[in-house]
Amino acid sequence: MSEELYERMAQSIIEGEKEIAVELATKAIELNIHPLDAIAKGFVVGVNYIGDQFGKGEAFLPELVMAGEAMKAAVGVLEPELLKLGEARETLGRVVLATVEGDIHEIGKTLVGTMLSASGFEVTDLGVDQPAEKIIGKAIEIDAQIIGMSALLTTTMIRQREVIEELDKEGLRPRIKVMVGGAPITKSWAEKINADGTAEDAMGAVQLAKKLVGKE
Ligand code: B1M
Repeated sequence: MSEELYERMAQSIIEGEKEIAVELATKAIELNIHPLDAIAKGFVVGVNYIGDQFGKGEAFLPELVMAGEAMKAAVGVLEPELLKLGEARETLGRVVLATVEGDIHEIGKTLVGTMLSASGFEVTDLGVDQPAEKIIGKAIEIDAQIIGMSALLTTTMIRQREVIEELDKEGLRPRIKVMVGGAPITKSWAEKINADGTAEDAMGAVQLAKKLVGKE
C-alpha cells in the first residue's frame, strides 16, 4: 500500500503536479506514514529523477521548475508534522541557516531547518542567495553557536569557503562552528574548506549539530 503511494508521490513530482503532490502528502499524514519516509521514499525519488533527466538534457527548465514547485508544496504540507513529532524539550543551541549567495535551491535547506527546530535548536533561516556578510552578521547578532550553509550548485559551493575564511579572519572560530551541506557537498570538500562537518540528509544534519554543541 505505502509502496504504491510512494510511487505516486514520485510521479506527481516528475509530472510537476503540485495539487496531486499536496493531496498525496495529506494522505500520507492521514495514513500515519512518517513524514520523512514520505519525503525520502516518495517525493525525493521523483525530484532526483527529474534532476537526472535535466542533467542529461532529457528534461528542460520548465519541467525542473514545476517539479521544484510541486516538491516544495508537498514538503510544506509535511513540515508541520515533522515539527509536531519533534521531541524538543530543551534549547540545544542557536543556528543561522542559509543557502549561499547565487544559489536559490531551498527545499533541502528548509527541511534541515525544520528538523533542527524539531530537535530543539533555535533556527534563524535567512533563506536563499545569502551573501557572507549577512550570514556572519546574523550569527554575531544572535550569538549563534552554528552557521549552516547549503549549496546545490558546483558553482556556488565555493561561497561556503568564503564564509569560513571570513569567520577565521574575524577570529570568530572555533566559537562559531560551521556545517555545510547540499547535493554536491562531500566529506572531502568539507575537510578541504575547513568546515566543522557535513551531513548527507536532514537527520544527519541534526546529529552533526548536536555533536557540534556537545549535546549528542
Ligand atoms: Co536546480 N540544479 N538549478 N533547480 N535542481 C540541480 C542542483 C542539478 C544537480 C540538476 C542537474 O542538472 N542534474 C543542477 C546543478 C548542476 C551542478 O551544479 N553541477 C541544477 C541546475 C543546473 C540549476 C540551474 C542552473 C538551472 C538553470 O537555470 N539552467 C538553476 C540554478 C538557479 C540558482 O540557484 N541560481 C536551477 C534551478 C532550480 C529550480 C529553481 C527550478 C529548482 C529549485 C526549487 C526550490 O528550491 N524552490 C531546482 C531543483 C528542484 C533541482 C533538483 C532537481 C532538486 C533539488 C532538491 O530540491 N532536492 C536538483 C537535482 C538534485 O539534487 N537531484 C537540481 C531535494 C532536497 C530534499 O534535497 O536539496 O539535496 P537536497 O537537500 C538534502 C541534502 O543535500 C542535505 O539534506 C537535505 C535533505 O535531505 N542538505 C544538507 C541540504 N542542505 C544541507 C545543509 C546541511 C546539511 C545537510 O548543513 C547546513
